[in-house]
Amino acid sequence: MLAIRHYTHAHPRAMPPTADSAPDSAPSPQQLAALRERLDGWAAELGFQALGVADLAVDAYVKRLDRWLAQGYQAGMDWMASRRDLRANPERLVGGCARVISLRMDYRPPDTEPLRILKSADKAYVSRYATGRDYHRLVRPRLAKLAARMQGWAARHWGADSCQRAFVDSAPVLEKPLAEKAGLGWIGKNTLLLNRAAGSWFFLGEIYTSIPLPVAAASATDHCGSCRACLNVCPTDAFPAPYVLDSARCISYLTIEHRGAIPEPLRGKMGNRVFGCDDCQLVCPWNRYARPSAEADFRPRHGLHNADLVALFGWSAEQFRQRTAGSAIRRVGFYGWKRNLAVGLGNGPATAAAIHALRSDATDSALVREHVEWALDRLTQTSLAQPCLAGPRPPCA
Ligand code: B12
Ligand code: SF4
Repeated sequence: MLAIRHYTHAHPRAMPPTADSAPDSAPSPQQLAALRERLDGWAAELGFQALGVADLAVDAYVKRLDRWLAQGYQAGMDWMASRRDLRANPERLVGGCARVISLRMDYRPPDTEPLRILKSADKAYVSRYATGRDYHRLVRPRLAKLAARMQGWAARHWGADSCQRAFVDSAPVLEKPLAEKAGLGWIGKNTLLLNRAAGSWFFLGEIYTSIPLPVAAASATDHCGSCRACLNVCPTDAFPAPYVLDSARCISYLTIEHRGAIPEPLRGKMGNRVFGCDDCQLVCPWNRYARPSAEADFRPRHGLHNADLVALFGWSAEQFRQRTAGSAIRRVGFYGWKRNLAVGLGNGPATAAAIHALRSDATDSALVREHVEWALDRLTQTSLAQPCLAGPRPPCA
């Protein structure tokens, strides 16, 4: 989800073998172990917080993926079904692939007070992964650098050409299962990958490699126990069962991936969440241990962590284009953004500013218009007790 679907590729480049290598030979277990050891240091230098290696056996997860698809829980994300085979067979996605290296990069910006903003109905809540620079732009080049270092190392130490391909989010990759296998954490009841020391505020990225690196000794075990906090807090009841998410009800899906009208019965439950949703992470006890990210690129831009709904709704198409340059928010488009903000305003307080913003909106889109009318209906109903706000400008001296 979350952005354009395309791949990165660290181009295999044969490098001349050095004197200590056996040209084009298979690497010895010692050589592989030495490279594995080296990877942790390189990953840390490139800003990743964890790295693990998995083999390609994902059958158990694929059974669950198939069940999920059979229930239609992918909603309008047809690409989840159409690219199922590549997801289920990593070696089909990258021929010659022997291992997947899974990496974690923490993203939560410091001091953005998510709970306060969520409780302030006149504010717009933007998921904390999306208030700064688009993570695809940050993570992918770092993965490519790591892949290039591996390539160079293999060429120098055993002289064989190898193949590396780097992915983040948008390729048909079972990211959470592979990360779980690689020892980076467990898939929790909220369906996110969790880590005891780091919670879940992180992105995952992968390098598919032809180098048969040693794999993680064991997957992490499940530490959700009897907790059900995420299942209970979900505003739209998007979890039909623990570990299973129905995207059609998930606010993240509705505000980012869904095109068209937001189903009316869900609008009132969305509150002020205008791009993504973090509730099932905010409530998770393991996120007490999450550390904020030091990446400058993940710092909020244009005050998006603390903006007023009215102010964002007032952006023109040109302002939207400028202020979301390099941001994941671009994915939803100007009309989708206005649609979401109209729902947020409809769920907020019936202030004169909110009603005025909605009434004077001239966006040329039937979709936006319909959501604006829905919001105005709600606000004018709730403002009946305040006649200054309702109706077509009564003289209220
Ligand atoms: C499609 C998608 C979405 C969809 C569907 C989410 C989903 N849970 O599938 C929507 C749009 C709703 C979404 C929302 C979000 N997403 Co998203 N999304 C993806 C994507 C592209 C694919 C996920 C996938 O494979 N889904 C298929 C289903 C079947 O997988 P699943 O629900 O995890 O089910 C597995 C397990 O739960 C388990 N399982 C299933 N049933 C059962 C039953 C039992 C008993 C057990 C034990 C296990 C089990 O097996 C299943 C198969 O692996 C990945 C990137 C990628 N390429 O992997 C990002 C990704 C999962 N998303 C991510 C993020 C950050 C989010 C949001 C937090 C963004 C936001 N703030 O709004 C929300 C979180 C919502 C949530 N609780 O999941 C990150 C998660 C990082 C992490 N820590 O886990 C990823 C990995 C992107 C990335 N590269 O960082 N996302
Ligand atoms: S809130 Fe509780 S049940 Fe949900 S993912 Fe976190 S620990 Fe697991």
